[in-house]
Formats: sequence, C-alpha cells, structure tokens
Amino acid sequence: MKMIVAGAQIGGIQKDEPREAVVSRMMALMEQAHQKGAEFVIYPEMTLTTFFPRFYVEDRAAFDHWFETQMPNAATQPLFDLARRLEIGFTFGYCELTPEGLHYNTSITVSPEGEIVLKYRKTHLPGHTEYEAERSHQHLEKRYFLPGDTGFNVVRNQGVVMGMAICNDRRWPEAWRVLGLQGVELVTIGYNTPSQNNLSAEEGIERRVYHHELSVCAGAYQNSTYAVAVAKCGMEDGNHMFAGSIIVDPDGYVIARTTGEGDEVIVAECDFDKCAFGKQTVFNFAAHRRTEHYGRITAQTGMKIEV
Ligand code: CDT
Repeated sequence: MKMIVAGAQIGGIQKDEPREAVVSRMMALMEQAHQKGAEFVIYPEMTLTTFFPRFYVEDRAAFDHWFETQMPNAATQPLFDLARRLEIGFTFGYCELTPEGLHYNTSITVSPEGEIVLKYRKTHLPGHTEYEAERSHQHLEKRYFLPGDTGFNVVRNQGVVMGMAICNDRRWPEAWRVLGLQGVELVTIGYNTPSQNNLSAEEGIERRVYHHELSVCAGAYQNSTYAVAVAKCGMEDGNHMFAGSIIVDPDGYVIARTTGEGDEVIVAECDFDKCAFGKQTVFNFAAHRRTEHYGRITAQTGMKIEV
C-alpha cells in the first residue's frame, strides 16, 4: 500500500493575521501538495494562529479569541471544501474551546470525504503556568491549556493506520509506544518550537534541531512507522521558531526535509508495507516486550532516587 504524503510547513503567523489569511496559505500549500501527487497533507500545531503562549495575560479569558469553538467553522470550511474536491485527507492543529469551557491544544485528522475521523488533545504541555520574570522568553502552555483527555488513539484512514502527537509529545517515548502498540503506520506531528526559550544559554538552535530530529527518527524506528513532523516556523511577533520539517521512514531515516523557514511543501512516497518488517522482527512487541518490568512507567511520574 503506497501513498504520497505531504508536509505543509507554515512560516510565521503574526498576531494580527486573520484566520482567513492563514487558511488561504494552507489552501495554496494543499494545491501544491496535490500537484505533487499527495493524497494526505500534514500541517503544524496551532496552525491558525500565532504561538500566543509566548505572551502572558493575567485574565486568561482575554485570550479566548485564539480558540475555535467549532470545527470546521466559517474560516476553515474552504479548506475542508478544497480537500474534498481534491480527494485529499489532512491533519492540522488548532486551539479548541469546548462547550463546557475547557481549553485544549488539539489536532484533527480529516478524511478525503471531509469527515473528522480522529481528534487528539495534546498530552505533554511544556512550560509553566505563571509569569516567570527570570526568563527571557515565556512559554505559558500550562496556563492556557488543560492536559489532553483523549490519550493516543489511531484510526484507519485511506487504508493507513494513523495516529497523532503534538509538538512536545514527540520527545516522549511513551507517546510513540502507545501508538506503536496499536500498529500505527503513520504518526503525524505538528510543532512550534521556539529557537530560544530556555534558561540555559548553552542550548543553541543547532542542538535544539538535533533533539527534534533525534526524537522523531527514534520514535519512527522503534515503532517501525512512518512519521511526519511539520513546523510552524520563522519569525513570529519578533520571535524565532526553528523549521526542520521532516518525513521519516520506518528505519528512522529522513526521506524528505524542508530547506527554508517559510511556507513550503515536502512530499515522499510512503510504502506502508515497509512498516511490517520491524513490527515482525526486532520490534515484534508480542514476542519481545517484558511488561513485568515496565510498571514504573505508569506507576511513577517523577524520578525517585532510592539508593
Ligand atoms: N509547542 C511546544 O510544545 N514546544 C516545545 C518547546 C519546548 S521548549 C523546551 C517543544 O517541545 O518543541
């Protein structure tokens, strides 16, 4: 089973950029992906807005305008319509405000028929809740979002077992393994990773990009799955986020990568039958996993030094 998939990297979205302008950019990328033969398109985390968790606001409700209360909605419907016309499936991230008033960092997978076939709410929220004066850059995801309540699920879409993770999730092997245990063949990941937001002056952009790529390649290899990680990147509101969008095969090799920091499409033909080899050999979970020794993974959150 072969399919061409596309990563649709998006350059910076400024604070005052309306959703409609972003959706137009997404549609232009979808057209390009279609011209390259793609049948499934992956967009970044929080595709529709600037990465607002870099800003502190005391009354968090003042930021509700960054959230979507419906999906699709008037702004995004043209994207859904285009995808249906081109018979393309897609996934993108947005900020979700539920009817119950709950805020999530969310991603959806949409079939070529325009149906939302899977929703995922980000599990691992990085950063902090309160303004931290000693930081040069704030990263307030914990202030604006709840940890996701969906867990990591998969769906068979267009004949492929697909699952989603969002940005920081890609650094956590637990997320990959939960998807791997469900036979995932394509993990899609959108991200917004600031080039600088850490207190450590030693951590430069090169090291950050390396850790990103290492995480995605390792996750793909160790679960014998394709993975596509797509950035929103470049300059946003005077802040830089790195690019580095990649398509990775089940051996952990990068088979396509972006070259710039703006709107850009990458494609690769994925032969999903190649996922079977690793799943039947070195990562044959049924044959080789030893769950009797993994209890700490779920019983314990933080590190405990007991010696
Ligand atoms: N959006 C997001 O999750 N970004 C984080 C930044 C972490 S800073 C250490 C990421 O993991 O890329």
